[in-house]
Amino acid sequence: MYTSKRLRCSKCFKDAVIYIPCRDEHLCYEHFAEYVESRVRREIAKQIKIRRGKIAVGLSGGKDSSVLLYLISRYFKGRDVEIEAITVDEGISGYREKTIQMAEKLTDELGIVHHIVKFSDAIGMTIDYSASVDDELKPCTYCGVWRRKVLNKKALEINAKYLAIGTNLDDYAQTVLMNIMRGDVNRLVKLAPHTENIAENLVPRVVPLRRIPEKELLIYAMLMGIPYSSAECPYAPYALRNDFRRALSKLERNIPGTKENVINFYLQLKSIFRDLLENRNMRKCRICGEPADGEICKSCMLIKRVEKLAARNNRN
Ligand code: Q46
Ligand code: ZN
Ligand code: ZN
Repeated sequence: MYTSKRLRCSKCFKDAVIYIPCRDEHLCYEHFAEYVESRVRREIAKQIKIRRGKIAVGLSGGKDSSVLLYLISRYFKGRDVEIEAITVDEGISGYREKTIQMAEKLTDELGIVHHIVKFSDAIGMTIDYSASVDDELKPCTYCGVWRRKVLNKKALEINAKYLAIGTNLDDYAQTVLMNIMRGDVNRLVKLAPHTENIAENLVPRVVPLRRIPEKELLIYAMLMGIPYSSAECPYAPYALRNDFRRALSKLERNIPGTKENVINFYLQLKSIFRDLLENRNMRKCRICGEPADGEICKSCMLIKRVEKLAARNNRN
């Protein structure tokens, strides 16, 4: 897909570094960088309405969030806006240590304050532990819910006005389809970006990379020399998301522009959903006080589930 059929940039005739199928264009290093950066700049301007204050960036140390931190810090350079990075350590041995190292390298290079929050402190257990106790629910189910909670909590604590996360075009299209397949309108409606406070104690999440395909982010990170880790989580092969990734990639190969169209379709629907979003009464979790759809938030439900399963395993 991304190998050059012609070697010249369609814009300036320098050597091409990439072929963009949906535009049928070959781009050189400079034009490719500008192509990525202009779309991200547009999304930042659209999603982040801030003149001063702080933006928290979720930084895993992988390519997506590393590119995000790099571009956000460039965008706000010289403005009255502070950027701080938050890395969540889920407790996945042999994996997270490597990505944290790269996250530290990047934040050092950019001179950005870096917070590391451990599940073992914030949740009371690691993903390795929950995975060892629960062989029914996938580790990613726990990880996603707890990570959202921990990032939000830390962003609130540091007084951030926005929480930016590195969701790319592929992730975003997969998430839209996953929620449609589950019939989960509630989750679909809540997808970032949130341009306003959607609930008390919930920092609006923004996704400035939602228009950039994963492969373009990988090439951009390599070309720009952005430090990132390519380590893969040992639980990744079990994620349900993989089925959606494969299906969408196949469709994209046959019908270029599919992923982008899924997002465009969703955004048109979201404007209709907006009423539902505004009228939704979020409650406070009875256990942790965080925003919840019901009496207890999803995060606390999962903690209780692991505790119950562990107690049962100990009895047997
Ligand atoms: S870290 Fe967590 Fe990912 Fe590993 S357990 Fe799944 S969600 S795959 S981004
Ligand atoms: Zn060029
Ligand atoms: Zn709770």
